[in-house]
Amino acid sequence: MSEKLWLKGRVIPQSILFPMIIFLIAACAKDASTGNELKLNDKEYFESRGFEILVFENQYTGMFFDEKTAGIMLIHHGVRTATGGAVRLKPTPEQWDQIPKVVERKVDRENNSIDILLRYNDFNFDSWIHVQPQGNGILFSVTLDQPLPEKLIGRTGFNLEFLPSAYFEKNYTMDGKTGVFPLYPTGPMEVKPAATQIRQFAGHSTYDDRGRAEYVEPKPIAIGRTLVLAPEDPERRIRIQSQDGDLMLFDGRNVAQNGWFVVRSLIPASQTGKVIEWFLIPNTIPNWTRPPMIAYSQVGYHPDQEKVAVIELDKSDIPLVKAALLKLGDNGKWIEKYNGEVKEWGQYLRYHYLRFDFSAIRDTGLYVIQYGNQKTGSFQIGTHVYDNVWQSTLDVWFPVQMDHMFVNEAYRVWHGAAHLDDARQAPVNHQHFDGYRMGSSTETKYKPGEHIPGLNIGGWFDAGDYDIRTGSHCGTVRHLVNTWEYFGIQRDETLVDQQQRYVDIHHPDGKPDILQQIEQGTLALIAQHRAFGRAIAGIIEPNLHQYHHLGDGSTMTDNLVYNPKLKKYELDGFSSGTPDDRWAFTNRIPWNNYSSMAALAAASRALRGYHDKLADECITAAQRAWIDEHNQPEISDSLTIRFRGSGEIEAALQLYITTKDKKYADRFNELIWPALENMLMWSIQSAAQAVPFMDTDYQEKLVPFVRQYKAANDEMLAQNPFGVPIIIRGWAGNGYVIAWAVTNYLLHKAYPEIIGPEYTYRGLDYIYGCHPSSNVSFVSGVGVHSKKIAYGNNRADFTFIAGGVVPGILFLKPDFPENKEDWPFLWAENEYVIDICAEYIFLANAVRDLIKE
Ligand SMILES: [Ca+2]
Ligand SMILES: [Ca+2]
Ligand SMILES: [Ca+2]
Repeated sequence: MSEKLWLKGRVIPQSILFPMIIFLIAACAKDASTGNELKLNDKEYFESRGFEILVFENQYTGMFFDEKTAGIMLIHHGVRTATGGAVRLKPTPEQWDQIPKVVERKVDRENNSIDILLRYNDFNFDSWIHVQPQGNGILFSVTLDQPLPEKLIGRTGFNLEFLPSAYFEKNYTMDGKTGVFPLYPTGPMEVKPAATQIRQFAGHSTYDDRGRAEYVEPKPIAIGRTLVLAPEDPERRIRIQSQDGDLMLFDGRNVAQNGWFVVRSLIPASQTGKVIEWFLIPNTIPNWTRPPMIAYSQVGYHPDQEKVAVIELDKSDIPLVKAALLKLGDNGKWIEKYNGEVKEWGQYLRYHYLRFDFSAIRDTGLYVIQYGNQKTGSFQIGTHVYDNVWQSTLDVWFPVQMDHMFVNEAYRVWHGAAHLDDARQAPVNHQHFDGYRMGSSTETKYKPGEHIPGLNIGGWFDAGDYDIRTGSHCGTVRHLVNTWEYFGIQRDETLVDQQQRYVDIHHPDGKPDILQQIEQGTLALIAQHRAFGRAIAGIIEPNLHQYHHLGDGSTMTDNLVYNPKLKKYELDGFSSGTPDDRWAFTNRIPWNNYSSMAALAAASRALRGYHDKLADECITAAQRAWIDEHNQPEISDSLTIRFRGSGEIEAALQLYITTKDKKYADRFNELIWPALENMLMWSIQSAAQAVPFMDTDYQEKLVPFVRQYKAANDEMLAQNPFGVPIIIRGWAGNGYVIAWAVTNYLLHKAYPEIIGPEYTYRGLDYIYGCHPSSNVSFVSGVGVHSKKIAYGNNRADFTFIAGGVVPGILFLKPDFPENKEDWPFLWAENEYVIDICAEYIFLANAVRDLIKE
């Protein structure tokens, strides 16, 4: 029997299908593991032991378009190896290429199948995808009610994208001919006229054609009917057979470093009905069970702190009752120090959890945890383990993020002085691809496109995309000021020369680094007040082809101010005809302006005695902006109402702390109590921050809220086995965990009888490895095993920036926790951002302070 015949299985009546399947499983015995059939489970995905298919459980959100977390996905032996299964309009769609909209998702339990109706509105084009298991394989088909629209002929196909890092150093076969998956993309490519390009997001282009009116597209690296990915690897082997059309294998990295290996079949012209049919057979290892994942802190533990490892088990795994702690002896042998009970926690999302408490062990030394026949990596118990954990974030990570500066480290230049041509007034009525938005007026004295002097100073790249985002700058400056005021960090390992725009890492200059970073952030914020008398939304590159810039930030623009009298790409030595200068988004956003006042008021205290002139300017600007903002007509959009309050609370508090003017305290009191009533979790950090500056009435009035917060804290251990607030929707939630741990520290300092120190430790343990999915430390370079591949602006090199903190575990619906350690490009998992890194420095120092208690 030919493959073609049996692929028609879907239309064959059930009565004769079964014997056929038996025959076929036998025919494909090398790929089959009998008795492991795919079934639709309660959570609406197809599952067999070692293999799962999620069918549009995760949809394109539209926010950042194709995030490689939507469509049909494969989870193969516990690893998400394929994504983006859908009808697509390009061989290797980039982030901003058109994405289909899911119009309908039909889950048919009786027939064990899922059908998806996809639509491309631009082309009024609909297609159905049918997904149905047959035995241990799965059938994908695409059906059209109407033939392909003229414009989409030859460019529309069914795509499934495979994770390059899952197939690095592995082979494939196409119709029996072998090949090696390319480690680095090397073509072949095709040049096409720009006019034939399918419109990308909002008419932007990811491609800078330097005036050539063309674009490039990858050509297939293999073509045939039967593709086997990783035939030699039982964990990764996938066989795909196409019934009628060819399968093509593409390397998406030729056009975008974050591209995947794409398997694709083109939809034929002028046909309706079933136009594509694939049969995919995964190899599964018989009775495969995901190995236990033992979550613990890679940094180790202070002898006196709570020490709990969380053991994550496959649902087929049988829990053991005991685990052991082994200590390294002088002879290099591991000696059992403790053998204790493992406590059942229960099911959380897709895994089963146990907790192993070894708090009783206080001897300093090197340890491993043994559970069954698995030993973890080594970790320390010692009084010193937290001594250095925050330093690389301040010494290395923040300097590398410094915009408008040349950043050197020993023999290496991280980047030149960037964006010296900042910035032009952004145009009106403009929606930017990174969320910035201008209304009908610039709300400044500048005309659209006009150069605004004075903005090419200070700030940090935030983060992987190099923009100056005002909101995150405000948070960052405040966290750094807090760290300075609470812990007085004098560390000096970095030279910062603002006049020369020069930074040298590992080069003390007699000035505390944290003040130099506070100054760097403050310079960017004050520049906005100098130019506009208030904060603006931010500064970002105008072109999509600049936005995905990877490499030295100083090469994103030509560093010459735009001169409209010159032709595009023309230079006169002083100015440039290329409109690459960044745009200042100047729309008035009240909460942003309040956050800026809070940051400037706080910075003015820290900068006092270090840079008095700047300190004076900051507090004056903040007070003036406070008056201006209160004189502005109210803005009534819902976002403004929601965030205005939190910004104003911060501003009132910081202005009060700096000036001691009672009017700010009164306003703070007016706002904080309703905020605590309505949004306790979001307001209590500000309330806690205020305690040392308020009277005893305030302290007492806060008690019931602190008790309520404490109850919520204790509830967390019932919600998940880690006992920290885990956010399972949107970006990964390390930022929230860190903020929660910091809040607990502040409350512990004010109310030690209500809030113990354990929550603060627990938050940091989570960041250092005691979290779902893996036990990697989320701070690059901190802990024995940490993030070595992350979404810094050097991500194209599959590397990291020391001290950066990543967002962490992303939860794909309905139940899959993920943080890729071999693939840097998923920003929701791996992008370092400035405010999280700054608050992490505070948290690490807070834990050091707890130890002193
Ligand atoms: Ca950004
Ligand atoms: Ca210094
Ligand atoms: Ca320029």
